[in-house]
Amino acid sequence: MSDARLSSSKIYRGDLRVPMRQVRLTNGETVTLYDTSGPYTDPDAAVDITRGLPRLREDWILGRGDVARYGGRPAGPADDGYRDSASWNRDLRSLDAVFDGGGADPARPGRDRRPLRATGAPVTQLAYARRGLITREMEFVAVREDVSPEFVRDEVAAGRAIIPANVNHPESEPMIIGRNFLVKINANIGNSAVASTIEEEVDKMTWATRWGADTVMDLSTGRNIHTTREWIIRNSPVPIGTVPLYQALEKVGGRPEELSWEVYRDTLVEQCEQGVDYFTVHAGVRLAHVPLTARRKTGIVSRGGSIMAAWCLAHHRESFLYERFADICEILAAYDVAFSLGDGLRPGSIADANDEAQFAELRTLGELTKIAHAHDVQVMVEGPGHVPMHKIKENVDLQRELCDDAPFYTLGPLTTDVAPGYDHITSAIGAAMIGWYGTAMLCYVTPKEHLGLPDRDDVKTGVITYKIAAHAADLAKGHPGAQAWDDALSDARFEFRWEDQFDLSLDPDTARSFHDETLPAAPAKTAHFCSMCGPKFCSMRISHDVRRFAEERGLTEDEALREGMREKADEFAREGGRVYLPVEGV
Ligand code: IRN
Ligand code: FE2
Repeated sequence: MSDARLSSSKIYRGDLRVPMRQVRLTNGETVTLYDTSGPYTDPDAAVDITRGLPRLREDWILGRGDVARYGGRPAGPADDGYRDSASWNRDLRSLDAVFDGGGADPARPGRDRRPLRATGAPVTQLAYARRGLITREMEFVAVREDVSPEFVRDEVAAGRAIIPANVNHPESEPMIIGRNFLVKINANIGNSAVASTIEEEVDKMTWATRWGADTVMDLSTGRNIHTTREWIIRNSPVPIGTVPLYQALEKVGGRPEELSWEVYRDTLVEQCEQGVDYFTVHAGVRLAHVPLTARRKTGIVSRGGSIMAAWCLAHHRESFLYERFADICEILAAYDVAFSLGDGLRPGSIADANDEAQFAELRTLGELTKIAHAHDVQVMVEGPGHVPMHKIKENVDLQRELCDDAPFYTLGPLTTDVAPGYDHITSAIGAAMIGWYGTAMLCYVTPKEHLGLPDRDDVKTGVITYKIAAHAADLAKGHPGAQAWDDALSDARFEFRWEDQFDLSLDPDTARSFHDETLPAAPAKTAHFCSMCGPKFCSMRISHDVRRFAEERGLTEDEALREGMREKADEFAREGGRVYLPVEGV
């Protein structure tokens, strides 16, 4: 894979070696950017995906002395009968061989792969923060976000931010999700065609994080769900989220009414042991909420929401996720898995935005947030969906009030229904607004939304589109430091440092190739004009000319501009009044 950022390098800051991307500009300056891509973009780090990433946090976790390895079997699904697929079993055996390395890791011969679990009290970042402790994870995040470790601790303690960091995912580079930090983005993978090799699965994740995904959700379904997830987690530098209900449904043959608390609980434990960092749990879909969706234009559009609604109706019983919520909290607290409280009743159309079903669920999510916090479990809350611009702010205000400031994590929202094929854009408009109002993480939407399965290009487009929304929100919120990046790029643009402009862009490859399409020659990379206006009418060149003109004649810039404009007007008339000069002419 060619490196998109030839003029940038990976640097590591401080004792904790916090990864950053440093762009070296042609004028000798450097710009340091947040980096989610993990060791994959470090040419000095030899990554062997069959062995997994280095276990960065392992010593920190073990050093706290509050977890122990348990169970006599390696990490994997409990052998309690629901594994019916022979190929799954075969996969698991080969997986054990792969990730045990057969003692192949000289530093950790014959690593004990049994999962870690709390020996007593909750081992969550929230529990530590409430006790006043500053963990390594918090220190790491503080360097990453350029704030003090105390600030990180206080935001986590207040429940205003979460650090998703399962003790069984020591490979992850800690990151924080909260309204007072950089706005984050999530990319969903695993909802596309079945991939058959470890390389393909891992590639989906590294591709998304390479362009800036802060977390990745594995929404895989189907036969090799456990193995696929193992490959992803062992190789992921970012937190991994899942919807455990999807796997539970697989275990009961895809029949929602056959789901039970026991199957769900076992699935939670399986995924906690494996190292999933946060779970979408659709516990806000209560029996009484289901009728509220009857007169909606688009009913229930959430997959998890519709599974739970089907279960509630089939049994005419309250949701087991709601009834067993405290039990779920106890499981999550023992591994530090965070909640992402699912919005199973989010609106799926502009007509249904902010309706009674949606807000009734949100009130329940508020209740559940308090229960989770009482158990020291970290929580974020999922939000819509499809919402027109004038109804967006109400969502954030209400969520904040009802959910005690727990981070909000929204899917878009899409601001109109009329543009299938462009829903990355309809939703990025909403995402930028909702991020500005204080939403902490934005779940990306790809151009294939509503139409098909995203391919590699769609994933990249979705991630870049959402990085734009997130950064626009950071700027509008006045996040300290956010504007430095814009300023550096603007300087490069104004000074015709083309290579710097490319290297600083979110997508250097595309910026460079667009420029090449019109002005392919190497000298164009140093030319003091671009292909848009050509050499004669480049506004930026004119600005430079005005300044020089003013200096030469001892005029103020205003006077120079008037003088210069007269000259330009004459030149314009001489050229025959054409605004766009043919490219061949330049
Ligand atoms: C994010 C905010 N609201 C929903 N999401 C994401 O949608 C969630 O994080 C997960 O990736 C996906 C869950 O979809 P269903 O099961 O609610 O459709
Ligand atoms: Fe939709």
